[in-house]
Amino acid sequence: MPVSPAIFRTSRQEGVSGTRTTCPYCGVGCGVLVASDVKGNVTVTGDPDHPANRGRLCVKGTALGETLATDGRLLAPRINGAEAGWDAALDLIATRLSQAVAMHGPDSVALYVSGQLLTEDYYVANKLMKGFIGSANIDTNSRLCMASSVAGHRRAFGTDTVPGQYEDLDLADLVVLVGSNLAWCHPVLHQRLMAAKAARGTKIVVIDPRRTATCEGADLHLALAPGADAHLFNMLLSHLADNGHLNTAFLQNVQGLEAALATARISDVTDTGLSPAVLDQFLTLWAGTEKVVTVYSQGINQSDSGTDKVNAILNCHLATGRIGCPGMGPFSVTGQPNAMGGREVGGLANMLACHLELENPDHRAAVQGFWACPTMADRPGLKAVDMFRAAEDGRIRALWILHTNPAVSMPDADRVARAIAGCDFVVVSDAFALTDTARLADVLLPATAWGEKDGTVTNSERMISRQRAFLPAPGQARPDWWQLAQVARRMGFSGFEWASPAEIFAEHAALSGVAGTLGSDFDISGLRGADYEELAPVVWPQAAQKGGRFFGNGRFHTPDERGRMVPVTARLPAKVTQAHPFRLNTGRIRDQWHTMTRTGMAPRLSQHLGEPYLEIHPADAARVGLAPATLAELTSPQGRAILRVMISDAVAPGQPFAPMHWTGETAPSGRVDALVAPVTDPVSGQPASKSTPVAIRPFAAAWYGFAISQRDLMPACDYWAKASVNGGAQLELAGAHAPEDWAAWATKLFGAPPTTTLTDLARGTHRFAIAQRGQLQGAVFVARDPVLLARGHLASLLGAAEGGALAGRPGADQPDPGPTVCACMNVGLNTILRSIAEGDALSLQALGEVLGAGTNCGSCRPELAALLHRHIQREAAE
Ligand SMILES: Nc1nc2c(c(=O)[nH]1)N[C@H]1C(S)=C(S)[C@@H](COP(=O)(O)OP(=O)(O)OC[C@H]3O[C@@H](n4cnc5c(=O)[nH]c(N)nc54)[C@H](O)[C@@H]3O)O[C@H]1N2
Ligand SMILES: Nc1nc2c(c(=O)[nH]1)N[C@H]1C(S)=C(S)[C@@H](COP(=O)(O)OP(=O)(O)OC[C@H]3O[C@@H](n4cnc5c(=O)[nH]c(N)nc54)[C@H](O)[C@@H]3O)O[C@H]1N2
Ligand code: SF4
Ligand SMILES: [Mo]
Repeated sequence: MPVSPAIFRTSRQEGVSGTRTTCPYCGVGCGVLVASDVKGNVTVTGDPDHPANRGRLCVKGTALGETLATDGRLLAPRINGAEAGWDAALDLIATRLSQAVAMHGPDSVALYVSGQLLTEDYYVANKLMKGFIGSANIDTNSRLCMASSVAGHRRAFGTDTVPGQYEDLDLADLVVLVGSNLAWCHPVLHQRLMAAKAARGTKIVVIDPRRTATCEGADLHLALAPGADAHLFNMLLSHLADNGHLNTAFLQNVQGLEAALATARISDVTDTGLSPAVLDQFLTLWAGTEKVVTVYSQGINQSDSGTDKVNAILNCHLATGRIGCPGMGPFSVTGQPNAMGGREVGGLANMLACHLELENPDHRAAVQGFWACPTMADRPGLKAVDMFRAAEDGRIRALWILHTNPAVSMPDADRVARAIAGCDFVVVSDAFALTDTARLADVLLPATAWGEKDGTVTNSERMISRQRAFLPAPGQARPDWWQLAQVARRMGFSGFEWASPAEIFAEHAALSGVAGTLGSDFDISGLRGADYEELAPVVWPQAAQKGGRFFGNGRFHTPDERGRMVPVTARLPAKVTQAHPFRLNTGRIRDQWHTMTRTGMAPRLSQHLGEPYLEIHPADAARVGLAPATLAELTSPQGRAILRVMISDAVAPGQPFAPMHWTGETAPSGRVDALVAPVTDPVSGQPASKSTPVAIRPFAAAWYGFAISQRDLMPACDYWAKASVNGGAQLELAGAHAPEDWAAWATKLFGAPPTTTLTDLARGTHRFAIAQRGQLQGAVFVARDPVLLARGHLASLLGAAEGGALAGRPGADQPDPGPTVCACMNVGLNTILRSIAEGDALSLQALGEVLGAGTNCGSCRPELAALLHRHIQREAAE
């Protein structure tokens, strides 16, 4: 692999130099080049030398430069809301943690951390908690994400090891995507897969109850019954056995075939909700294709039997020996940029460090010796859902949350928020001041964000890459590792004296060498002496030695070195009830990252889907009386939410879908985790975030509104949702009761009286604009029905001459581009549909040539393909 220097000089722009670093979003782990010009403008491009992306970036990566402003950043420590110095904040934390340990024992302290922490941060958190405070009460948001995969891997392989490599997607003849919306959630990997398909005709199967953007490039979509994946893979196992596809030579190295087959045979096609013909197509294709990769993600993990589902998939790969060889294997893709690194350091409550086991006395002794620590946790700590329960009932007295926003992202989020608010002492380390969780903290610590900090991350294929700082830390922000080490030192612990992340990395690598002698697969001790600054992306185990893959040789990390097939009794999720008759599925959208604290800043990322919504089947919408673009009110035993209605047959009847991204900051009634039930998998403790029974009815809106504003508005109404636009924000509004005096209401909203008013009492519309020196500062449009306006056009008027804004639509000479589809090239839906209808562009390539759509990052190409596909179908029908 060519070694690329950390400081690059681009050949395209003479004289521009910059920094080589890694994208902070998804687990693909794309390398990026960050260059600044003399004016300080930052440009972010894909690193052509990084093996994970070879120069490609998705739209979120491309927009990274728009998320670097310091607006909204937390710039100084705060104690009970008041700014404080670092010494005061750190001393207070050290005192309170020590007091809790002294008075209530080590288990009264907890850390809740994140798969977005860098490996060095994570290592320090784990060392402090397990080795010095002496409790394993450290858990991470990876519990909501990867825990079932971790548990499934450990049951089958002995360790939490991902066998494969991205290259396997290039080499496979069949790629099965199970519970993965790869096109939106791992876009650069999806593009790589589409390139492989174009080059060698790779067959692609998508298994998802919902028709997603990922289905666009697929040969077969199995819209199975929610939660029926283990039934499907059990049937596959029986089919493999019955049709001579078992690999008897490989099975010499595997235990448990008979028992796994016996339980597999109980599953039946009726459980899957699939037609026998479609099922047969899948079984024949999988069985008959040697080079098959099964990629899986949250549709599998986030389930009350997620670990079993993982093992049902692994069973089929073990039974055929299709594992750890070029172009074949199960592949759990990680979500967060360092989900894998967190697993390596042992950041979960039931792991130790470097893939060593907490329950194993030899492992504990080795780590204790290495850390020279006074104590060592010897039993698993509380897993995320239980941890917040313990905070609620007083078992946890001091809780420190780093780099995650559980008041939004945990199931039963309102209850979790109450538990955080009620806990004796809560510290939150975040880069931003006003997250839903930060608002609940006693002590807030300002963290350096991407661009300001140094460390390493490990991506889905076990590739370790450097994140490098290219900006100074704003205000008093400090890295997470520094905060943790400072508190440890102030608690009187030694072993936390590092001066830099490089020193922590060296210690972690050295410990992995000790782990290696105990049989751990994770041994990166070879990297101990590496030049940290120049460290090039590297896959462990180091590619040169072992080919970068595991288990192809039939040797596993179990005591007898044999793999394990696990008998899986397939279960379906609990039935919906009469009171809560819909099964709510949740997940992600293309252009936002989780709770939107960073992606929400970039106007172009708000253009694609700018509001919390409910995707619901036309028959369901008709049944409960939901009209398009109105609002739906959802209730579950846990809570309530109001979401915009998007009627679509991409979801099946009874199985509506809602994205997870909106918060108290962006849409207080759109927080879907307020609804989600805290049901967990019994083995992994991972919540079942994709399957909550809910009731749905129309939200009885007396009025709907739309506003644009340069100033930050905080409306007081039943429903609002905010999105960034250039120069300000746009807001959707609605209320159950109309105010008596609309002008007074508008004055309150803007904080000043409107300068222009347009009222049509007969139609019940009220429009107000506010301008200063003739320039539009804000406008609001109110109507009895959902307001139909050219929103993109209106947003573009902020700061421009006020005249005509209240017309709400562009002049006849300026056609409305409609909602943005291609965020990079700013191409709207109407523009695309016009080009297709007029025959100007009837292929993806032509859309690119005529409009530029899809020519930059390519994230919108599945949607462009869907628009073309629909047009072709309509033409054929006519
Ligand atoms: N744009 C964007 N990308 C991201 C993220 C983001 O926030 N935004 N987050 C990152 C993170 S942390 C993660 S974990 C990954 C998640 O990546 P994915 O797992 O691909 O994303 P999700 O949308 O959570 O869920 C995937 C699919 O599971 C389906 N599903 C629901 N129930 C079932 C079921 O019973 N069986 C099957 N087979 N499928 C089911 C849903 O319909 C959904 O389409 O994305 C990462 N990438
Ligand atoms: N309903 C439903 N809920 C889900 C899911 C789902 O599919 N459905 N998915 C789950 C999954 S897979 C995941 S991974 C979680 C993600 O959920 P979270 O981890 O809660 O979401 P994020 O928005 O990524 O939170 C990261 C926080 O870190 C802050 N931050 C940014 N940079 C830094 C830094 O350098 N240091 C520090 N200390 N803080 C920083 C951000 O401002 C933000 O507040 O959500 C889970 N919740
Ligand atoms: S696919 Fe997109 S979000 Fe994921 S690492 Fe690459 S650029 Fe970042
Ligand atoms: Mo995740």
